[in-house]
Amino acid sequence: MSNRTFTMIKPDAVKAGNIGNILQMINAAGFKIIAMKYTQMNNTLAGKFYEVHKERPFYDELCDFMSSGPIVAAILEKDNAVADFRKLIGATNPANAEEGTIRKKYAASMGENAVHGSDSDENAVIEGNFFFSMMERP
Ligand code: DAT
Ligand code: MG
Repeated sequence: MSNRTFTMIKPDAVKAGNIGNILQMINAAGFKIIAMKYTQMNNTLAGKFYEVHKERPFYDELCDFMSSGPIVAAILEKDNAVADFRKLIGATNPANAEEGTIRKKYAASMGENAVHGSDSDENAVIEGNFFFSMMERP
């Protein structure tokens, strides 16, 4: 069990003006922000980030969406960070997300679902390193 996870506030949530609301929920749930940046991926970078989904039918749509506007990337810390953060964001499809989750509140659809959360300790490290240099993630 690791104490760090990686998140992105996705382009839909940034466009809708929900950065502050989502960070508020993240803080209220007890996560500490270790590193954070406002940036935009191009299609190639989005493709690399989501390489594990390369063979999935939604891959091109996902890369187009994730490079369509700015995002907020962050490394978060809390005991049991990966599992607790997945619980906080809710199901991939907001229609199935539980009350009180970020996706229930702010996600519009399966594709445009407001936030990313790492699915394992190993991927949390890989994804955090994708966005942040060693100097940026103490
Ligand atoms: P999660 O983001 O909950 O970890 P995932 O890793 O299975 O979900 O998929 C990554 C992203 O890809 C997801 O947040 C939104 C998009 N996606 C997944 N399944 C999809 C589908 N059936 N149609 C459209 N987009 C999809
Ligand atoms: Mg995933």
